[in-house]
Amino acid sequence: MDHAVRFAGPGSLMSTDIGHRDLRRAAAGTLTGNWTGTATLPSRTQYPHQWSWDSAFIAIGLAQVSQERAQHELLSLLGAQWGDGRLPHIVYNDRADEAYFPGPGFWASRRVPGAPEVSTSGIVQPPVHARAALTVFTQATDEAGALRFLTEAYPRLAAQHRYLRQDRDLDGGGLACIVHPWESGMDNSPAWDPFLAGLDLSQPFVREDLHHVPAAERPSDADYSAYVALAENYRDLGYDDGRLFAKHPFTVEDPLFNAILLDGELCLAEIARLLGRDPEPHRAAAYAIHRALLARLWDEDLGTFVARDARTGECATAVTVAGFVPLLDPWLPAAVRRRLIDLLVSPAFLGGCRYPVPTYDLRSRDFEPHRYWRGPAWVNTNWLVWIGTLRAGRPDVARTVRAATLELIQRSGFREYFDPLDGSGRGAHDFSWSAALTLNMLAAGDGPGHAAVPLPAPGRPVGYPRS
Ligand code: 9WN
Repeated sequence: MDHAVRFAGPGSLMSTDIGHRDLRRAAAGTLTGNWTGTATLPSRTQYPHQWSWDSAFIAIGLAQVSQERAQHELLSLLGAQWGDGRLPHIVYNDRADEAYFPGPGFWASRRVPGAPEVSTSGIVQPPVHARAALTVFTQATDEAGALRFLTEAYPRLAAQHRYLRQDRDLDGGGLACIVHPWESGMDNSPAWDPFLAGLDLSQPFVREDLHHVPAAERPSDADYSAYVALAENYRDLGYDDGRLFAKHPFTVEDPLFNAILLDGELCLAEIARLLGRDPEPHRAAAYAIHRALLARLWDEDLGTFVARDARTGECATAVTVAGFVPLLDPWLPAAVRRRLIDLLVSPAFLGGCRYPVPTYDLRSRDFEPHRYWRGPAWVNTNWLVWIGTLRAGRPDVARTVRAATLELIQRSGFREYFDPLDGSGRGAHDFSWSAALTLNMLAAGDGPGHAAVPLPAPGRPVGYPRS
C-alpha cells in the first residue's frame, strides 16, 4: 500500500525559527496565565479546577518552561490520591466552587474513607502521569533534584497503576475498565453510544458548561443526563469497584485508556530502573496488557482497536482516534501495526481532511466537525498519535501529524479543539494542554529519539511466551 499522506504541508511561517519562537513564548504565556500557584487550570473560564490527565499533559509542557512548576503540577495532583490508589479526575479549587457542574458537593468525596482532605471527584482519567513524570525527569538539568522528584512520585504512580490493573480489571480479563465516559477523557465519543443507550436518565440538574461555549460544540442534554446518572450511581455505590459488575451499567474496556496504561507501565519500569528498583514487574504488567488488548479489542474486520462492554462482550463499531493509541505498544505484531497506519493515512483520517487528526472517522454518517469528541481534532489525541507513530517506526507519518498540529495552533491559537475540515478553533480559548503539548512538540523537533519524547526500551518480559 502506498503510505503517502495526502495532507498539504505546514504553512511557511511554521517552518521558520521566528514562527516557532513566537509560538513557544505564547504557549508558555498561556500556561502562566492558567497557573494558580499550585497547579494549572485547563481553562480559567470553562474548567476552573485541576484535572488529572490535563495536569499530566501540562507537566510535559512545563518541563520546557520550569522544572519546579512541572514537578509541582504532578506532585500536587498525586497529593490528592485516594487510599486505594485512585487518582481523581478533578481536584477542586475551593475558590471556584459554584463555577463548574458537578462540583465537590455532588461527589461528596470527603465522606469516603481513604479519600484526601481536599475535595475531589471519585472517578479517574487515562494514566498519562508516569509518562509525564519520566518526561519531566528527562528534561531536567538538575539530575539530583529530578531524582528526588521521581523518588516522591514513584510509589504514588505505582499505586495508581495497581488500582487500575487490579481493582478496575472487573472480569479478570487483563484490561482496566472505565466506569464513566468522563474516565475516557474522550467523554462524548461515539464509541460510548451503544453502551449508553437505554439508561434511565431522569435526574434534574443545571448545566454550567454552556456559559462559555456554544451548545452545538458541547454534548447534548441527553448525553449530559447519562453522565450525571452514571456518576450518581457510582457515588451511591460508595465508589466500591467490587460492586460495579452487578450494579453499574457502564463497564467498558477502552483501547486508548489501556494503551496509555501499557505505555505508563513501561515508563514506570524505566523510573524504577533509574531509582535502582526492580523494573521487571512493570514490564510484565505492560506485556500482560499487550496480550489482552490484542485478544479483546482488536477488530480484524475494521482494522483497528475498538471499545468493549466488559459485561456483555459487545464491541463498539465506531472507528475513532482512540483505536490508534495502541501504536504505543512496542510489541504490536507488524501486520496489526500496518493495518493501523493504513487506516490512519486513509481518507477516513489523515487523507480525508486538511487539518487532521479527526477524532472520528470522517466518513461516518454522524461525524460532526464541531461537536466535542465527535469529529474535531484535539491536540492531546494528535500528540498521542504522534508518539504512537514514532514508537511504530513511522517518522514519516509522525512528521505529518506534528506539522498538522502545529499548523492548527498557528492558525487558530490554543483552542480546546478544532474543525478538521476548515481548521477553525472550537471550545475553550487559552486551553492549557494545547499550549503544553505544543511546547513538547516544538522541543522534540521532527526526528525520533529526542529526550523530550522518551520511548523506554520494552526489554524482554520474563515468563511470557511470544505472542
Ligand atoms: C469533564 C478538562 C476536561 C478534559 C476532558 C474533556 C473535558 C470535562 C467536561 O474537559 O471534560 O471531565 O466538563 O467536559 O473531555 O478530556 O480532561 O480539560
